[in-house]
Amino acid sequence: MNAGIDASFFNNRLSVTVDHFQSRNYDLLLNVNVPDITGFSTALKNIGEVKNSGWEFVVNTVNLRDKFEWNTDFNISTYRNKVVKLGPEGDPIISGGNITMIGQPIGMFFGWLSDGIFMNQAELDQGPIFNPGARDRSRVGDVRFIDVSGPDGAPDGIINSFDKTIMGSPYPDFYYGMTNNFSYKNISLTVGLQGSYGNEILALSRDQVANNRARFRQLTILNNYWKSEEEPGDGNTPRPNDTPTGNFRGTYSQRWMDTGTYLRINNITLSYVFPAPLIQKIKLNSTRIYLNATNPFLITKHVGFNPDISRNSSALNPGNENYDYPLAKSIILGLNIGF
Ligand SMILES: [Ca+2]
Repeated sequence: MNAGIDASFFNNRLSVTVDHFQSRNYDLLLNVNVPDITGFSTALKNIGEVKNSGWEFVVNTVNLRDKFEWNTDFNISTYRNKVVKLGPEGDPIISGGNITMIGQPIGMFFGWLSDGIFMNQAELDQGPIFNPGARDRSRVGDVRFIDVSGPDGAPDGIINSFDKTIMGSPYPDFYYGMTNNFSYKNISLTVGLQGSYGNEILALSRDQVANNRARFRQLTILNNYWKSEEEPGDGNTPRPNDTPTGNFRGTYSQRWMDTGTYLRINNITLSYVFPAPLIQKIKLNSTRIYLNATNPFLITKHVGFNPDISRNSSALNPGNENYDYPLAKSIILGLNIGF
């Protein structure tokens, strides 16, 4: 179903478009394990049904329409999906650090919630502990995870697979974009921006660059790490150690969550059109000189190179970062000549 409204006001100085859509996908195709006798270990199967809905608002305004002109185009959109049916039994599908389950959007982030570190022995004694009694048990200076549940459905003082839970969403509350055009006589300026708000990113790179292991270079967010009970650091960054204890490495947890909220100025163009009498004197039709900057500014608290994660290995793993490249920046000085 699609519904839309277009409206214009104030002599076309304000126009608004609203679109809404709802749809159902019955073809959530996934690779599922099949018996080896077929010669393939996985096969594409239709395993579910997903409900989608979205809104988009587009607003165009003419703010000034005089010697000095100023127009604004603004859009904001939301998108939601919800799994309605899944597989023959309705069981959740866990794929890396994402879970797909009935009643939730596809590929929500799934892992352990973290709650700082054990700053001293007294805190460690209170637990909860990963693998108590074992060689890789939690120690002072290790991450404290949240005891969400246990085999009996209640917290049990131990951290294991029962404590994994939904820890974030790869879906923004909204996406947005805006372009402002200014012009005065022969000079015009265009500024474009876009961004997303409210989503998280699962930063797979943190298994290496934020695990406080000497064999990898570490992110600066780990600078204030736990050194001793007297110098516990920022209370959030575990001690460096090569052999993982307390299992703060390798297992998907909130420590790998990064923000996906960003604002990017993706285009600034300043141009000047030479006056017609001057141009005709030198036998040309038009001449325009411009200076263009592509992706000059990015405003975000995201730690990786690029919060605009678009590379997904599969439909079940949205929002996975893995050393994504930053977008190219460029500055171009150009001249358009018409003969
Ligand atoms: Ca537990």
